[in-house]
This record gives sequence, C-alpha cells and structure tokens, in this order.
Amino acid sequence: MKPKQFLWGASLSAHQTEGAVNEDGKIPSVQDTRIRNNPNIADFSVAVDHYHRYKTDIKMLKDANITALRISIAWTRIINRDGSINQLGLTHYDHVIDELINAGITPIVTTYHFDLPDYLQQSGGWKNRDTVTAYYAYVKVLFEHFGDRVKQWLTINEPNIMLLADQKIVGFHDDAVDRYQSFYNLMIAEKFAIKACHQLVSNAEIGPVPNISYVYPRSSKPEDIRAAMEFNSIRNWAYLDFSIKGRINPIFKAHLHSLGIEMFIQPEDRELVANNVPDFIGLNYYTSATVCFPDENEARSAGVSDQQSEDVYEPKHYKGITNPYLRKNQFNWTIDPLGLQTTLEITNDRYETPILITENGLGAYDELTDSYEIHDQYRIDYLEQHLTAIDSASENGVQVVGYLPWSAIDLISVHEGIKKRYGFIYVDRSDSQLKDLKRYPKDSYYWFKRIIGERS
Ligand code: BGP
Repeated sequence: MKPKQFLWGASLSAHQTEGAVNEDGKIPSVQDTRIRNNPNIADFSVAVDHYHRYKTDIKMLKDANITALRISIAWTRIINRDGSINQLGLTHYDHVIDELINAGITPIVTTYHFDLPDYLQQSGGWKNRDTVTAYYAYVKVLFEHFGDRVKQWLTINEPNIMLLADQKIVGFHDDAVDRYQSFYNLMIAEKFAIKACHQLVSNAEIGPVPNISYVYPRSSKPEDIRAAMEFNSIRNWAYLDFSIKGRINPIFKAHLHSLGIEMFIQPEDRELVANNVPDFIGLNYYTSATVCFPDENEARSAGVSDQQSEDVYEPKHYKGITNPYLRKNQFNWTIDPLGLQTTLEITNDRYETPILITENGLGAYDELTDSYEIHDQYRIDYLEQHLTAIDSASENGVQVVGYLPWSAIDLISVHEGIKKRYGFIYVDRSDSQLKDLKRYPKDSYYWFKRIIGERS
C-alpha cells in the first residue's frame, strides 16, 4: 500500500454506531442477541443513530480535514436469512460511501467487525466451515457492488482478540478445541476475502486488521521470558504469520500441542493460503501487555487489576499482570506510547509490510459543559504521545501509511457502553437516556483538525 499522501482519518464500526437494528431488512447479529452481564450499559438498538445521521457525521469529519474514514459494513444488512441479497442494505451503504467520496474522504471498509449473523452462530458459528462459505459469498457481494468506489479494504476485525476475549461478546466458543477450530476458520475466511478482493476489484488493496500489542515479560527470570515469548506468539504472531507468511507460527503450534490440540494447514487449503497475501497490515493498538510465568500457588486474579490483563491466563504457561511502570486511564487500561513504537518496529521487522494504524485512542468519561464544550485534554495528550511514537517508528524505517484513531464519533464501547467515550465528536446520550443524540466537537476535534492541517 502506497497512498499518495499519508491518510489522516478516524475509525468506527457498524454495530457500535448505527442503531436501526430492525430497519430496512436487517437481521439480528450476535451483538443484537448478546446477553449482557451488566444491564445498565447501553445496547446497540439505537447506538448513536449513525444510520440516520451519517450525513451530519460525515460533514463534521470533512470540516475536521479528515481524508479517510474506516467504516464497517454490517453483514446482517446485506445478506438475508435465506442467503439472498438485501437491496435496501446495499442502497444504504451506497449512500454512505457516495457521501464520503463527495466529501473528499476515502472510505476504508472492514467487511466484518464482531457482528456475525446470529443464525450462523446458532448453527455452530466460526467452528462450522459453512460459516466460511457464507462469509465468502457475502464478501463477493461487497466487492462486486462497492468495488468501483472502494479500493481499500480490511478483512476481519481482530480475530486474535476474538480468540482470547469474552466469548459471549464476539460469538465464539468456550471450549478450547472449538475456539482454535474457529480461529483457523477465521484465518481461512480472510484468505478467501483476499482472493475475492484481488479478483473482483481493480487496483484494490486489502489487509488484515488484528490488535497487535507487544507483550513484555514481568522480569528477566527465564520462565517469564518464555511466558512472554509464548504469549506474543499466540496474541500477535499466530494471526499475522498465517496472514502474511502463510504459516502456522511454530511457537503457537507447540503451545497448542501441549494443550492436546494439533493445528496444521489442511491440504485443500494450502494453495489458497500460499497464494493470497495481503497488501498491507491494518493495526489496532491501545496498550502493551505484560505476562509472567504463573506460580502454581498464585490465584489467577492475584495482582491483576487492569482490564487488558484479566483474560490472559493459561495455567502452566502465562498469566497477565499489570505493568507497574505504566500509568492507567480512567478505565484501568495502561497507557504505553513507547509500546506502540516497539510494536510497530517489531511488526515491521517480522513482516516488512506497510502498516495502516486502524485503531488507537483513549476511552474516557467526557463531560459536556453548560456551554456545550468538551475539554478532553487527556485525549489530546494520549494521541499526541502516540503520534510521536509513530514518528519515531517511521524514522526507524517503518512504513506507516496512515493514522485512523478510534473513534470518529462517540460510540457504544464493546464492554462498557457509552460512558466510555472515544470520539472526536461528542454524542449527547447516556447509557440510560437517549436524549437528543446531538453532536458536539470536542477539544480533541479541533486539535486533530489543526494537526492534519499542519502536517498534510
Ligand atoms: C477494539 C475493537 C473496537 C473497540 C475498541 C475499544 O478491540 O475493535 O470495536 O471497541 O477495541 O474497546 P472497548 O470498546 O471495549 O473499550
């Protein structure tokens, strides 16, 4: 990927912004049917009503000098339950994409962002190879229909996090064998997307979009070093090795073997895997991770308080811990800009592929003042520090082709509703009250506009 100019933009996803869950023939996704542990956080039924207000949102983004917007298309708006195409869904995204292009904003489209059609989950989800077939049919519709206008594509949002995260959120499986089978099928699905994109869209570029965060060892104790090596392979390199190098990462493979699971590229998939290589890497980064070798007497949660580490535990292998050298944000996530530089340089060292930063941002409680302003200096600080890290990585030879922070507008956080805000644009609603959903630029909006102006 070599855009003529650095892409200055922002990101969002369909289910976290659109709402309109029963409109224009949309069928339920796993996000619509998901049972929430906490009933007090907003669901996705209205979200921030981007489905109806996309014109306002795009106009505000254009006014901020943004030149690229990462959106996702909801599979559940495009393909009906019987496999036929929903024209109303295509028409909606025609309007969105045309609006973006007319505003001088390049659309960068993720085909699937955590919102698997619920009926596919009911028949086994990603564990079932039929879901790969259904995905292939779906993405061919996207490329055929939108390929004349959309030239930059992203395959599947964060399969590596789907592997590790709360299974109820992303519609995966609790059983380890099923989970790794699902992971394999996701990696194969991506290969079909790359194949179809290159066949059907002229001058297309397509990349994976994993969440890559370098994993530190807690100490120089050899067991801790090995725990970090192992978790790096599982969290980061397993997916990218398959995607870019067409191989099962050997440390990941050995880890699976120790769990009694064998993973290898099936003979019938070998050609597909070898011949369909991405053009760039889309990379989501929020913070680094730290692990130690788990002491048998240490409880899983001992010493763990930051959210990024909670799910990281495999007895006898590794355990997530809070990095004592890092500050935390209001939601207990550590902040590590230098970790972004390290992550970029190691990713470049391994893959030598251009990198588009597709997510990076700060979740925070924002306050709307009586004069309708939002003073989010903490977000500006976070983004400034991460931009400095990107600059340093670029000076050290990493080809970073764009920066698309999360998120363009406030949206519903996957885990924590709307109280945890990421946007450059404030949306006036709370978890319990819809209010008027009006949009207000935050201080970070004006800051980003100035940065883009100065650096374009
Ligand atoms: C990424 C997802 C996004 C977004 C972000 C922040 O993993 O791709 O969809 O939600 O994380 O996470 P959260 O919403 O849990 O704060």
